[in-house]
Amino acid sequence: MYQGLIKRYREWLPVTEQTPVISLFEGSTPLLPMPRLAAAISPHIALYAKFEGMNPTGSFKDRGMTLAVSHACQEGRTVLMCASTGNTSASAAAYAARAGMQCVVLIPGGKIALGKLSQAIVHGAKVLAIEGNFDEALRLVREICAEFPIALVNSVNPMRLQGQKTVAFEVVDDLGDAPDYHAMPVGNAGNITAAWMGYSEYHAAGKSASMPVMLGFQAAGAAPLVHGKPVLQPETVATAIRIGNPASWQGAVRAKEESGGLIDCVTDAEILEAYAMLPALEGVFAEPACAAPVAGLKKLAAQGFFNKPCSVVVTLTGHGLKDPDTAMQSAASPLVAVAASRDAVLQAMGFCA
Ligand code: AN7
Repeated sequence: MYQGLIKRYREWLPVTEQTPVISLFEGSTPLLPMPRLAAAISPHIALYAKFEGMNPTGSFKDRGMTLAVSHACQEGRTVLMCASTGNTSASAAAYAARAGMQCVVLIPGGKIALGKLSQAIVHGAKVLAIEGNFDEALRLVREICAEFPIALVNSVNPMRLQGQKTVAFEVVDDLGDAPDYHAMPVGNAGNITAAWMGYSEYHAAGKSASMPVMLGFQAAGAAPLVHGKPVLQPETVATAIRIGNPASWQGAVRAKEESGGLIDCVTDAEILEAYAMLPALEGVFAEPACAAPVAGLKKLAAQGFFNKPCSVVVTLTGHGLKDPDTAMQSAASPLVAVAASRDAVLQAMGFCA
């Protein structure tokens, strides 16, 4: 029986016999071929989605959280704390419950998706909504965790990146080699840093013949890595990546430079267009942040970036059910109210004579 990524990739991870494994059997997510979406983007690409929304709390954060919480447990910590645009708080709250620990999360007031908020609440975390954005929340969490014996489980905790690097291992294990390109959304930049670490380690060990070119995409209103300076008031419909001063800034730059890749941005309009394409063309429902790399691939394709056959993996970092409000607000076919009669239903179907 599958028992989570610490068990699957134990020899690649900083764990010992003494580390208690706190797991919800995360990882080993599907790598789905996306032929219809690929056709809509470029004739040259073989596109695969690494659907991280299939993790236990519905996002890639579970990969890092199993490691971070296992370590916190080994160190005897009883309280976890994080700042979050939503998914980290959902994951931290769930793993804290699993470990019998307390969890405190700081979120930007009014700016996190409903599904994520409800997760933090049902798992019993203390949820504090600050009058400020993610960057300010993270600054406060770092300050408090430096003063009190609380385990900080944001990706500034190196264990988070250690767990998250396993996504690259899984892609290589599934494809038999690294893809030509790996595209993903970039917010606090932990994920692109971790994925590049994973590809680098696997390649160094001879597990893959090649390494991918890393393609990171931010939202235009929250694109510090594209502009080369922090954004004080980040804004985007993709609230998961509404981050103006990424903690793993250097890691993202390294992933970009070492892989010969790029970090670009897409507008909210482009994000919403791609957000609607995914579920309609492929039956895969991912949250708005995941649409950034899809829109980004579309933008690059329009510029002639892909001119010969290549393989592309896009990480769909979180499940679409996380953000029901955006789904309903951007729905192409809203609800149609109909009388409870055969004729009314047929007429609404367009089947009437
Ligand atoms: C769905 O939960 O930062 O570049 O506090 O939830 O590693 O930050 C979430 C980030 C992409 C960006 N996609 O990843 C948080 C948080 C989704 C996300 C990102 C996030 P990083």
